[in-house]
Amino acid sequence: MRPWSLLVLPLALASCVTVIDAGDHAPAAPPTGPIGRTFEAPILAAQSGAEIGRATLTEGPAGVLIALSLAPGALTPGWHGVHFHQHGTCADTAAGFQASGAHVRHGAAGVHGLLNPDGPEAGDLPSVYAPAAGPIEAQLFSSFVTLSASPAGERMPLLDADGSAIVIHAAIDDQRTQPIGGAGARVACAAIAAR
Ligand SMILES: [Cu+2]
Repeated sequence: MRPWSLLVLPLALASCVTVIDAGDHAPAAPPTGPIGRTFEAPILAAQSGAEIGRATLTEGPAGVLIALSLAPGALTPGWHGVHFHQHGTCADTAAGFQASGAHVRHGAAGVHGLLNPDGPEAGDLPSVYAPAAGPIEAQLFSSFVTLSASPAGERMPLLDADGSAIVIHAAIDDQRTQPIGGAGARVACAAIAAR
């Protein structure tokens, strides 16, 4: 190998790094909601409408952190699917929160599932586990949404005109099958809406 080739290689790599770095900080970076903004809402039980916990959402630079805190026994022991649904209402407790609509998604026809090759929908989230005893505490994170009134790049706004809702289902979400990963009935709901 000629001595000069050793010199050229590091220079070439350095120029590549410079180009990538410039792309990361391009002016077209999507706007985000104010970082650190929070929104807290009661979690209501289906049928009774009782408040069984609190949901606290916090905007980060790349998505929304979701903290769920529920009373002991608020959910049946085991796994429960969680999603962002389209409309910010949990008033229809007797109807099992059907008014919250389908999942938050980018288009009319979303494909559900964090593990679905054609998914996910913007409202998809990991499931949470309810222990047999004691309170239920969970933190989830979504890079698909923003705690804002308008989209932030590809991130969908949770606080658009009619808000959105966090819905907890009766069973685990398998993250593959349509339309809700087999998660079953809607058992709890927290409305995320301007007030
Ligand atoms: Cu759902």
